[in-house]
Amino acid sequence: MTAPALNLAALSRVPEHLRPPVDPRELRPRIVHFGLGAFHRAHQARYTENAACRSGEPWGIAAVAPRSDETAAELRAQDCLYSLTELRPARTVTRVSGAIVEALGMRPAAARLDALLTAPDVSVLTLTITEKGYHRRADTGALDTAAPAIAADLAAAADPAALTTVIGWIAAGLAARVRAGGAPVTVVSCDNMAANGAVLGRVVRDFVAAAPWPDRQAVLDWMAASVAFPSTIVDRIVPATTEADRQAARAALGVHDALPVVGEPYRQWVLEDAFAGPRPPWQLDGALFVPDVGPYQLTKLRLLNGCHSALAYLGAAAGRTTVADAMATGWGERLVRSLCAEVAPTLPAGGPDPAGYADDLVERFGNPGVRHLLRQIGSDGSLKIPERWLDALRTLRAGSTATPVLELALAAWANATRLTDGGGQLFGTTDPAAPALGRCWQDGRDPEDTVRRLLGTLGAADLADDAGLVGAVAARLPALRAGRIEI
Ligand code: CS2
Repeated sequence: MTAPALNLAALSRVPEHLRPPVDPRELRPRIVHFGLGAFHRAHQARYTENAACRSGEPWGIAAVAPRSDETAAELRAQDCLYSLTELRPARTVTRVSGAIVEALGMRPAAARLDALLTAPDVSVLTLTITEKGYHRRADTGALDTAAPAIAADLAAAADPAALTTVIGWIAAGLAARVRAGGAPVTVVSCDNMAANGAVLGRVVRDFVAAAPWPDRQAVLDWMAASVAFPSTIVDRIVPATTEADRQAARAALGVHDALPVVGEPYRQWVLEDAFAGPRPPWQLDGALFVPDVGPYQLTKLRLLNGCHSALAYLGAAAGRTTVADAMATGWGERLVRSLCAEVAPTLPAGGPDPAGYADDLVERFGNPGVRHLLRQIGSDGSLKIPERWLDALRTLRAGSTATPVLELALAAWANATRLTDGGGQLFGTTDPAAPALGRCWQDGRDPEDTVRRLLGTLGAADLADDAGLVGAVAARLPALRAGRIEI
């Protein structure tokens, strides 16, 4: 028998304890979120819903899908309801979420988005657009105004409906907001980058400064006074949803959810306490507001995400599919513990204890209920690796500290940048820099030359000049090529 589709009318068929804790019809769109992926739905949306429930304040989310209208349309067909299943090791717990009150495709809904971004009632914008959505130059961190999508948006900046990048939209939205009265607003990056607030603030300001708007200086002056870009750390492991997850959600709910998400039970959100206007009381659901997120941010990026990437490339070389599979090898746990120990001296004081953090990672990564594909984590390596490994590597090498685990990890990444005859990356990962990385292997180059060029492609000319590092990474390649992991 086919189950009815999940929507407001069908909610009465869902067991009562699995329904949203708030009535979505009582929420208003006061947050605009860019990036309608599974991570947002499992993280910020859950915090927002619980905060609305506990405070009685009507914080709802208008969620924007930047690239295609497809997910937004599917969500609209369900009255923006979807389920979130927590993958506990022994059992799963499913609940319908009602935090999202509007789902919009960025281009088709340009007029509505413009109205939301200028509305005084909307005081928070959040983003999960991944590292590549920021269009930063690898060498300087400035907005890459030569990137085709940014160049096109700068040329089209007078017409929001023509914009295709989130950075362009935010800049145009802020400009429209100041023209409409200029209520203060906070723009919150929830992507895995060090100092993500400053990174976002910079690229948005760079866009405004390069836009063909006569009032661009007035927009920049208003931004300096009335727009905040706090830094944040978001944490929750959210693997891509599978058909089996879809069926399990249907079995739990009794209705068909086309867009269920699954995630580990653990979640964390640490935010810099620097908002320009009203914000949801996310602390009621456990979010931490702190004066300086730096120590938490670097710990999470370098230990959790750093280990994730290392597991992704080493696991792929060893023929493994998921993080839990890699952890079940003889070397998985050793890799996590030894990478955490190697990187720990680079972490500022004031964050979590690295040894305890490593214990937690071993447990979280080993959760057999979470099928987190190594391919998913290994994708976009050219943007993730600089954040996760390279600054730690620089700090350690500047202090003449040995870096064997980071060298192994870099070699595993390098090994995974080789292209197949079909032109794709060897282990099925994707990366906007894949063709450029692949070219580093051409013409039977000497392995050290290849490693130097690969590091250059990451914008790390300084590390490419480090002969000791390049030699050590190149020396690791033959074993990896043969699928041998030697830690
Ligand atoms: C992962 C992250 O895909 C990846 O690169 O390392 O998405 C990771 O699962 C999250 O940051 C965990 O909070």
